[in-house]
Amino acid sequence: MTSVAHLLADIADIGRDPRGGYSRPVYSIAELDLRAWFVGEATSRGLDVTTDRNGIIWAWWGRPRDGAVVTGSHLDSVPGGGAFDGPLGVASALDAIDVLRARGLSPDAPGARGLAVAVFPEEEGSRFGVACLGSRLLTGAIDPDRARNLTDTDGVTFAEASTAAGLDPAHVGRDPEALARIGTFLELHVEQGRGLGAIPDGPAIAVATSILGHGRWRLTIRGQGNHAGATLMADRHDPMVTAARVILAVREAAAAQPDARATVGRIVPVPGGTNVIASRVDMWLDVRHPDDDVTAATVTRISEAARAAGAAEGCEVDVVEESLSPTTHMDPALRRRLSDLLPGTEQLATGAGHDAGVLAAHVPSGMLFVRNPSGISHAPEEYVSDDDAARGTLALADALAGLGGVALAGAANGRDA
Ligand code: HGY
Ligand code: MN
Ligand code: MN
Repeated sequence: MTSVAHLLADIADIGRDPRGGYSRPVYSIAELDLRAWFVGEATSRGLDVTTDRNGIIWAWWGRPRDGAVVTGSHLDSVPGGGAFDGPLGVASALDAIDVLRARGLSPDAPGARGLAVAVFPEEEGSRFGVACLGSRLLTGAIDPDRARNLTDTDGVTFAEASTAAGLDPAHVGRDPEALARIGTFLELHVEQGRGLGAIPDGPAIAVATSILGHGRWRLTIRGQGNHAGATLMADRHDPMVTAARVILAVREAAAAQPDARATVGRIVPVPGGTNVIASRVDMWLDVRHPDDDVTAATVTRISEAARAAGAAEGCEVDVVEESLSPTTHMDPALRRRLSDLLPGTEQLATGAGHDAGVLAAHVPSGMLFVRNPSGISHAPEEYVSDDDAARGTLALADALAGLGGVALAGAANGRDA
């Protein structure tokens, strides 16, 4: 019998980043290897596996049908990410099916709703800049032409990368048939932030209450490229100086706004020479707040500060929105049902975005979080213990069985805690 720990150990060497953690951009060799791993594991369990026109992998246990219970997550990562963000939900889904099968349950039993595991591409938006690109395409939340023409840092378009991955980007876009097959979506995910891990002797599992709204903006600061030695300080229009002031303004704006979070995690001076005053700086802003209007106001405040800093340095500043997700409150009835099925679990809001948040606008969606004692994510320190991962599997199995309309067959023949 496999376990989540064993499944994750099987992929532990895929996409390791020499800087630490994992870098598994969508449709990169590493992520394609992970997709192949998932297809192999699902096929070995007798699941019916297909990849749809949006690059979403569907693994059906039993007959595909409308209104099924769907679980799953993503396999792509942020640069230098942890081992659990995404893969924990995918591995736990496979392991939960093993548990349900061991309990003698079947998704084709009378009254059952059907069960599938979905793996969504580009949840992190790390390669093409738009978070949850796969679930946005599925639900029609992004224009297909815009998606096809998104480019990575090498200028490769999403269409070109999809084609290279063996997919046909000509037909990406809203997929009502696939959406109709999702009656309930439930994603298991590593906890991100100090929640469960900070509760002494607390539960290992939480039910999600909400997903913090979040957006990404690209700032382009244009100055005058010049020589580092031959240019007097008074003659400079240095976009890096403006960028430095913007980064401090970002921190000040977020610190001044309760519950706001704002980050500049990516900055690229152009051309990037040690003895060259940059001609341009590209930088990306991530702003989040429970109230979408406050997110917008915070971005406005930062943009005004950026333009003022630019003017003081003789630089021009452009701010362009690249991705925006509203704050999502998870389906209340589904939350109550999950709490009934999983007594003793905590209720937890998350500051991280998820495909479940995109799907929530279309189908009842829920999330389960598994304790992460480090409180750290999107970094190598992200952690889930083997025991907590096993608890996550059992919680997911219980939830899927309960949601699937098939009563648990009892613990006699299953691997229950
Ligand atoms: O950025 C996020 O919140 C998520 O991890 N994609
Ligand atoms: Mn993430
Ligand atoms: Mn994630």
